[in-house]
Amino acid sequence: MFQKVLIANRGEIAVRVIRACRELGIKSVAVYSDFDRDALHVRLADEAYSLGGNLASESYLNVDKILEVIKLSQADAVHPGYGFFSENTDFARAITDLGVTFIGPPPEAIEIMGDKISSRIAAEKAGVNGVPGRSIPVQDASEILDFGKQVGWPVAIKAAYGGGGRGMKVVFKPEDASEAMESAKRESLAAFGRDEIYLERYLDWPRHIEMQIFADTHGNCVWLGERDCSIQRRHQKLIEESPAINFPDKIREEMGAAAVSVAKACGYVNAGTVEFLYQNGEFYFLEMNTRLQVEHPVTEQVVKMDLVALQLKVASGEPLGFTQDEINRSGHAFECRINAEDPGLGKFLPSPGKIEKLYAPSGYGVRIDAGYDSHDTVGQFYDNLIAKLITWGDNRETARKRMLRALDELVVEGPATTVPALKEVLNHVDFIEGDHSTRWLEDKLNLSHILPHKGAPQMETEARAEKDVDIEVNGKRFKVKVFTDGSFISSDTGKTNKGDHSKRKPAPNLLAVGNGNITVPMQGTVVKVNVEVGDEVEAGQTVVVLEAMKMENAITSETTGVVKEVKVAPGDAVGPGDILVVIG
Ligand code: MV4
Repeated sequence: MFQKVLIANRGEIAVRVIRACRELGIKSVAVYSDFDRDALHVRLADEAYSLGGNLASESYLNVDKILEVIKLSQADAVHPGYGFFSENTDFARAITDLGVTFIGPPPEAIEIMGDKISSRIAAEKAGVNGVPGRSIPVQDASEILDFGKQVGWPVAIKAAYGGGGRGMKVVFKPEDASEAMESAKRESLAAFGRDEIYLERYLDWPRHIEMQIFADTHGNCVWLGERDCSIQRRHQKLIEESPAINFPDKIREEMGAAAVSVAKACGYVNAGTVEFLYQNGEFYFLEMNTRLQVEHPVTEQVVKMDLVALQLKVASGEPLGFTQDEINRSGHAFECRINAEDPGLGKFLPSPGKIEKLYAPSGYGVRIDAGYDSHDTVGQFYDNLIAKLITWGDNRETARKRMLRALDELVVEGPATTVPALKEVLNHVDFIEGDHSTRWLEDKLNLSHILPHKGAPQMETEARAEKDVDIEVNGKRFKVKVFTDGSFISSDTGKTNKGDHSKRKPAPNLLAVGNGNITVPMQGTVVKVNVEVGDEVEAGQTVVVLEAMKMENAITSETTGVVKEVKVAPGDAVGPGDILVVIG
């Protein structure tokens, strides 16, 4: 087993790997960007080294710097997590050249699976069908017309080097073929530097079901179970579950065997995921992800295995230690991704910023894998996954209700989160009954009633907001929503949504006070006096600007009249009830 593992990643997945190392008595080495100097993964690791920079390209994707830290720390293995270098063969080879283990598959397997045409061919060789289509690059638009005639419309044009849904175009009728082809090629060239495309029949209501496999260096390869990851928007998964609902055992066994065949066909070792589309009782190979995935915990909860510990074991050359027959799956698990994103009006806008408070739910069957704690900041340099909330139950309904309970307990103050959208999905009859598909969230789920997060930028102009307030009536506690103009909530929202500060002008807080005597409503410092004795003022006119509650507040006159006396000057400290200006 390894002595010391360097984790070339950040956030929750770095924390996940550090924890597994600690339990196995392996020293962990964190790396960090300038932005992440005080991040949770840095705090939890045994050692931490600065990479400098903030952008991924300057830090977590800086090969030279990471190689330098590997040497400095004398780590004997590197865990890449997901994203960053996890599917980068140059990096894997550079590590291996140093005599250090890359905790992941052999570079050759990553290469075969990185190209969608070659992975389709590899799957077919292993007897596993892709979506009906052609495993050769398209040369001419006429081929699309022929293909459409043969297998029917719509036709999916896919980029050979695509991924994450980029470079895919759907052609509904022959007239659109040539334009769609050009567009797919342009997009693919821009995103991946290659423009090879191929064709598949387009499935219009599929589910995304993926199979977790595990292989060791001794020729053992098993499947652990499937995950339904259909609940996504813009190719970002929101909720994953295992097992898949309305998914017969017979299909599960077939899909598991198919995934193992694909893995064996490319000489796979370590944790991998084979993705399928599932529609009308048939499944089709889509691609293979040659890394540990974000959603691995739902499988862990169902098979009761620590997949990161298993990765370390297998990477150090030990056999898996169990056979396919010895794997027991029990109960049901959900994972909800808590992202710093505002699902208001269904838009899912990024909402980075400081987490003023994070309360993690717990209790039976609840797990949270977080990359942040209270007072940590979600930045704009990396993904905005704050935490993954995972629940397990004897059956799907128990796990679903447990998730709703846990989401109710979860507190994230500061950034907006995906929580309101997650609750909508979990409570929807289509989801409860398993009538969803990869298109369901974007096509069928209405999120237009979810209001933008408190303190969102548009509040400045509209100056209307709602705020949750706790009140007591005859000793009984009630939660109420207060609908108000901006003045009531402005100081609070400033505190709970710092992430939007970059976009927000220090909009003055409007406080109309006084009736002749203009008095101060709160402790503060006079910043500016706008009037002189003899000036005429109108009701609503700003007479003094006061800095209080960490922001500027405009003190306005309630009446129309003439200034008789000005009692303060800029810099004066004032308190509640002090008279600023007398109007006659
Ligand atoms: C498809 C498809 C329908 N028919 N292929 C999108 C990501 C890429 N990995 C494959 N994708 C799809 N391929 C055919 N022939 C629908 C999708 C698709 C999708 C797949 C999995 C998860 C989410 C998705 C969302 C939109 C489209």
